[in-house]
Amino acid sequence: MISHAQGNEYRSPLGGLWLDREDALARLDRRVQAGAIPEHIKPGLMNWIEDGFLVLKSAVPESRIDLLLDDTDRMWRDGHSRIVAEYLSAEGRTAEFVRPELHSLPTRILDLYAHFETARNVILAPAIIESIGYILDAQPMAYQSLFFERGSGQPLHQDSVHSPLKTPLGFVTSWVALEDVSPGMGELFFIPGSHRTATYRFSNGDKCMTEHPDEEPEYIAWLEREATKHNLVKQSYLPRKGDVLLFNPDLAHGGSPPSDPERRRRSVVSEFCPVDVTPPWFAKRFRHSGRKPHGDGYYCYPYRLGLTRIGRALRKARGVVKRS
Ligand SMILES: O=C(O)CCC(=O)C(=O)O
Repeated sequence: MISHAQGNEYRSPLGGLWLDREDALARLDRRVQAGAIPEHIKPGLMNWIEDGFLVLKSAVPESRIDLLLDDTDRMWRDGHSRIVAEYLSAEGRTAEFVRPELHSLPTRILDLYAHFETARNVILAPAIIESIGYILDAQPMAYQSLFFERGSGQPLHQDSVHSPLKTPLGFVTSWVALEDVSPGMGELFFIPGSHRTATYRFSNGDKCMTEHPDEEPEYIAWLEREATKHNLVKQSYLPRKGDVLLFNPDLAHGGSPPSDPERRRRSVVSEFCPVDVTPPWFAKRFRHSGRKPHGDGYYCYPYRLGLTRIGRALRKARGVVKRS
């Protein structure tokens, strides 16, 4: 077990959620005994405290997923004038409105929940919102999401180093398998327990990597070294369609490169914060957005991309813009 500095109330100097407190297990026991958390939720939350993740088996009915995949297949076939695809090109990270020609590229599609009811029905499925509600101790709001048609091949990282929130440990990531995943498909991997290691700081003390892209190799090497130091072992995630992985912002994870780059591995990954938290971009850049209830959770109101800085840039460039 990884030990912590005496007297530090949270495992991280940056704080976190109630399950990141040093005495989280005792707090969990008390809440379960008081009836504030149902017994069936407890094992998952214990796993979350110890390993930094929990798995919800068959949390999303296949019928809901099939309806979403009908929408994404139609999106690829016809293109979409408001949905943005990001991918790496010779110019760096590039964003375009979805068009059929992008289907074969390793893209990530932004915020489908803002456009498709079918995506909201998957991302905000009751079993997901129930568990995230207990983890956040608040009503969950989906504030950003990526749909992958293929494995991302993304190197080892923690979502906390990309977080736009003022509290970089104040959110939950969900990863929904939209089909069965087998080895070689570009499966997700993660390091159980890695959320409990030290806090990495980029050169000026930042937790966030945005201003320090050139420091990424050093950061990845540090993650690997921390895992070795604490005998933590990388694990592949091979879910069935409808299984959901929820994980801590500090859990180290990434995507294995697919053995066949054409092979599909459809999944949707989303971040949730408490509904009363306002992500900075939500307040400033997307002035025309808002919060909307869906089932037991919330999502960001479909912002009108045409009115935003990136939306205007995309239209001006006839659909192509380089992202920093
Ligand atoms: O699904 C994957 O391949 C990796 C996704 C991921 O690591 C992320 O979005 O942070």
